[in-house]
Amino acid sequence: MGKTAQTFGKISRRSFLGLAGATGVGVALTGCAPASKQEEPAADSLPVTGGDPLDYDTVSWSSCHVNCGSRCPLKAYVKDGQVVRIDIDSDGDDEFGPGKIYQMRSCVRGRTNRQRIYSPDRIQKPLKRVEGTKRGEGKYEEITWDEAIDLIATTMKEIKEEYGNDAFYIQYGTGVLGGTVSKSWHPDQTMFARLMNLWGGYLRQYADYSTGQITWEMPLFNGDAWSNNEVTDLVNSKNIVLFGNNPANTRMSGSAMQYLLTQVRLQNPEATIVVVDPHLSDTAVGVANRWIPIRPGTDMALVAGMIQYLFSAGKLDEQLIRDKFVGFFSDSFADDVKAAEPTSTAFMGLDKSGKLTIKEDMSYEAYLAGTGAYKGTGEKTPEWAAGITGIPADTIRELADLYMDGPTATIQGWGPQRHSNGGNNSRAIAMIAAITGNVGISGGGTGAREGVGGVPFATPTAIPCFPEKNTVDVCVSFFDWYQAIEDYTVMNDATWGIRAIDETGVTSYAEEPGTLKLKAPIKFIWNYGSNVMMGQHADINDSLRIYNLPDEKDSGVRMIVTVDPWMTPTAMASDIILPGTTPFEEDDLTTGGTAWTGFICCESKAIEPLFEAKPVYEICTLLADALGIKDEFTEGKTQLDWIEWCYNEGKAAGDDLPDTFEEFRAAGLIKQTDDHEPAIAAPEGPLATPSGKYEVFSKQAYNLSRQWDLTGGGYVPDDGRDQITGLPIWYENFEGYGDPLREEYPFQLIGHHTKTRTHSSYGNVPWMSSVAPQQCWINEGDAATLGIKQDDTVIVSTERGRSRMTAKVTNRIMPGVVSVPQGAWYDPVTRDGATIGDPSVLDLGGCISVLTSSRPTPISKGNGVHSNLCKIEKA
Ligand SMILES: Nc1nc2c(c(=O)[nH]1)N[C@H]1C(S)=C(S)[C@@H](COP(=O)(O)OP(=O)(O)OC[C@H]3O[C@@H](n4cnc5c(=O)[nH]c(N)nc54)[C@H](O)[C@@H]3O)O[C@H]1N2
Ligand SMILES: Nc1nc2c(c(=O)[nH]1)N[C@H]1C(S)=C(S)[C@@H](COP(=O)(O)OP(=O)(O)OC[C@H]3O[C@@H](n4cnc5c(=O)[nH]c(N)nc54)[C@H](O)[C@@H]3O)O[C@H]1N2
Ligand code: SF4
Ligand SMILES: [Mo]
Repeated sequence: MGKTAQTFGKISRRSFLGLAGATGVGVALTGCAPASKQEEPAADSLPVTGGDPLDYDTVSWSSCHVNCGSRCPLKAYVKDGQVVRIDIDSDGDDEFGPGKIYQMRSCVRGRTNRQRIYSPDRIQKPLKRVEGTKRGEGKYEEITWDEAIDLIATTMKEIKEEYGNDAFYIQYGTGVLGGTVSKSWHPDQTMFARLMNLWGGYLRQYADYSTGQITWEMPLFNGDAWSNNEVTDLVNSKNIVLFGNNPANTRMSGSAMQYLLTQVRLQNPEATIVVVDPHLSDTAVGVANRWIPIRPGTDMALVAGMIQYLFSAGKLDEQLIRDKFVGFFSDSFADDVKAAEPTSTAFMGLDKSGKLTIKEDMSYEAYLAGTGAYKGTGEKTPEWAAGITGIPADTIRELADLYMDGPTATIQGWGPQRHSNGGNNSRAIAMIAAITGNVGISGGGTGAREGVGGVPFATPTAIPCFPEKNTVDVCVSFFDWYQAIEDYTVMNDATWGIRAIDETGVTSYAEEPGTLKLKAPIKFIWNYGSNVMMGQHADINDSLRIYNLPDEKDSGVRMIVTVDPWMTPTAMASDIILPGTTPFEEDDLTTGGTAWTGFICCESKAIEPLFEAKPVYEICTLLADALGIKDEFTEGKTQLDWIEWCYNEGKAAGDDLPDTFEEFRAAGLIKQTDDHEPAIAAPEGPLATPSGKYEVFSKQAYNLSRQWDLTGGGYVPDDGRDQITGLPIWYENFEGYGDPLREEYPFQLIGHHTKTRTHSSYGNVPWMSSVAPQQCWINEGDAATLGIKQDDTVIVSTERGRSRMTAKVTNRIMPGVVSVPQGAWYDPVTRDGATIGDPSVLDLGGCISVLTSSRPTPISKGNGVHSNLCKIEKA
C-alpha cells in the first residue's frame, strides 16, 4: 500500500498592491435585543459582499464544525480584524478512487459563514432570565461574567448537596461536532463532561438522535448496525438500492458520499441505482435509474412481499438460510429459538426465570403464509405488501428479482429507522440484503449506511474526560431526559429503557426486569452546541409545559444553562445564556468526517471573540475555579497546549505530521490517502447475536415484548400502537399508515434533512433561506383536492401543535405523504407567558418539532419523529 501525505496551505500574507480597495463590509453588530423576540435581520444591515478578496491582512484555516458529518476545512480571510471572505479547500484531485487526494470542498452552507459570524442574532453578554417570567417567554437581563459563573456554581453546589451527581444532565448537542477542545458531541467527550467527572459525574445518555433505533435493533438481526462495504466498492455493484438515503442533502461536501456516489455513477454507468423513498430526493434525481415511492414506515412490508415472492418461487438459497439464519423455517423454529435465547446482560430480554418458552410457530415462514401464530393475517404476497406500501405488486417482484441478479449493494439512510416502528424497518432492510446472499461479497453489502472507510488519521479528536471518575452507574436514552424532569420515579429498564453503565461507558441490560432505576430527577441541564430542547427534540408545546413545572422535590428542573453564539429557541427557554464563540474565534483541531481521503485541520483563531463571547474551555475553566477544581481541570494547559498535546499523541501513534508543532500549525490542512482495496463487510465467525447467526426471529425482542411495560409507567397511552415483535414485521404503529387516527389527520408527515440547514444550524442565515425557503412538500393531487396552489401559505397541524409555512406543490412526493424539512426555528406568534406552550399557539417558523411526538419507540426508547399524522389547511 502506498501512502501519500500532502500538506497544503502554507499560507503567508500576500498583498496585491493596486488591487487593494475598500472592503465594503458593512458589518452589522446589532446583537440580540434582550427581553424581546429576535427580529428578522434586515437584509441591508448584513455584510453582503466579501469585499476585495485580494486585500487582506491574514488568512487562517478553520472548519465548519456543525453536524452534517463532513467538517469541511474553511479559510478565513481577515482585514482589519474582520472576516472579509470565506474560502474553501481547492487543492488536490477531482478524481475518484483509492490513492486520490480529494478536494475537501465545502457545501454552500459553509461558504455563508460571514452571515453567521456577523449575525444580528449573536449573543453579546451573559444573560439571566427575568425573574417571574416563564421559560420560553424569552425575557432576559444582562449580567456580568462574574455574576453568571457565581450563580451557576452556587446552584450546582446546592443541587449536588440535595440530590447528588445523578441530577446533572449534559444535553445532546452536535453544533460543534467537528471541534476537539470545543467539541459538543459526544456529550461525554466535552469540556463540561471533563469538569463534571472531576466533580463526581453526571447522568449519561445512550444512543443519539441520528440513529436511535438502528443502533439497537438492526443488531437484533445481525449483531451490527454500522458495517457496510467501503464506498469505493460500489464500482463493483450491478445494482445499488438506497432505502431512504439521501446523500445529496445529507452528505454534501465535495469529498463526501454524494460526490463519491456521483463518481460511482460515472465509473459504473451500467449499474442500476434504485431509490426507495417517499419523496423523489435530490439523490434520486441526481444518480438513480428508478425511484420507488414508499409509504413511510412500511419498508418491512415491502421486504416481506419480496421474500414471499422469492421464497414461493423457489428463488432463495434454502441451504444458506438453514446454515446461517434462525427463525425462518417452521420445521426448525423450536430449536432455533433455543439457540437464540439471550444468556448474558450484553443482550436484551434476559429470561432468568426461564418462563418465556414459546409454544407456537412464530417463524417467518408461518408469517409469510399467515399460519401458526399469525393465523388469520393472510399471505404476505406482493399484492398484500402493495396495499400497505403503496408500491405496485409488479414493482415489488421486479425489485426482488434485482436482488437475485447481483451483486446488489443495499444502503439504508437513517430516515427509515426514525419512525415509531423504525427498528423493524432497519432489521428488515438488513434482512433482504443477507437472505439474498449479497452480504460478504464485493459489490454487495449489509444494508447498513454506507461504509465510508477511507484513510483516517490517528490524532485524537477529543481530550481526556475521565469517564472512570463518573459515579453515576445508570443511564437514560438520549430521547427520554424530559421524563426525568417530570417524574423520574417511574423510570426503570422495563418502563423507560434505563440501562447500567460502567466506568468505560459500556452499557448493559437488566438481569431482572424493573431493577435498573434512576435515582434522582434531572435538576440541572447544560446545553452547549445544542438546540435540542426547543428545536430538535419533539413536541415543543409539551416540552414547554415540562420546563415550566415547579421546582419540587421529585420534579421540575432548577437550572438550564445554554452556551451558544446565537439567540436560538433553546437559549430562549434557558435560565442563564452564555455567549459562545464560532470556530473562527478560537484555536482548535478537526479531522475528517465522512470523507474518504483522511484529513486533519489545525485551526487558528482568525478573529478575537466578538463582544463578550468566550470559548467553552475558558467558560469551563472559570466554573472549575468556582468549584475549586481548576488545577485538575486544566492540568496547567491552555487551549493551544491541548492542541499541541493532540499533535504529540498523533505523532506518537504514527501519523505523518510535520516535525514541529509550529510547522503543523503553519501547515493548517494536511491530507492523506493510500491505494488499499475496498474493504468488504464480511462477518467472520459468529455474529454478535445470541445464536451467532442472523436472527430473523429475535428471542431478545420477543422476551422484551413479554417483560416490558410499554405505557412508560403510565405516561404513554396503552393503545396498542406500540409493539415489540420477534420478527421484523409491519404493524399498525403509532401515527403510521395503519393508525385509525388517519381518519382525522389524513396525511403521513415526515421531515427530511434539508440543504438549507444542518438541523437548525444555518437556519438564521438569510442567504441560505433565500436559496431554499422552508416549505411543506405536498403532492399535486392532494394539493388540488385541498385547493392549495404553489407557494400558498398553509397551516400544518397534528394533535400537538400548529405550524405555518408555504406549500411546495410537487409530484416529487407521493400522494398521502407530506414532508416539512426538519430544523426550522420555532417562532410562536406570541411568547406571552399565559399561553406559551399552548398547542393552539401558531408557530410561524415552519418548525416540525411543534408537530412531532416525544412518545418513545418501543424497544430503543428513541425518536420516531418521522411518524406523524397531520392535516393541512390553507391559511
Ligand atoms: N444538509 C444537511 N445534511 C445533514 C444533516 C442536516 O440536517 N442537513 N444532518 C446530518 C445528520 S446529524 C444526520 S443523522 C444525517 C441524517 O440522515 P438521514 O437520517 O438519512 O436523513 P433523513 O432526511 O431523515 O432521511 C433520509 C431519507 O429517508 C426518507 N424516508 C423517511 N421515512 C422513510 C421510510 O419509512 N422509508 C424509506 N425508505 N425512506 C424514508 C426521507 O424521505 C429522506 O429522503 O444527515 C446529516 N447531514
Ligand atoms: N423532527 C426531527 N427532529 C430531528 C431530526 C429529524 O430528522 N427530524 N434529526 C435529529 C438528528 S439526526 C440530530 S443529530 C439532532 C441535531 O440536533 P442539534 O444537535 O441540536 O443540532 P442543531 O440544530 O444543529 O443545533 C446545534 C446548536 O449548536 C449551535 N452551534 C452551531 N455552531 C456552533 C459553534 O460554532 N459554537 C457553539 N458554541 N455553538 C454552535 C447552534 O446555534 C445550535 O444551537 O436533531 C434531531 N432532530
Ligand atoms: S454544512 Fe457540512 S458540508 Fe457544508 S460546509 Fe459545513 S461541514 Fe461542510
Ligand atoms: Mo444526526
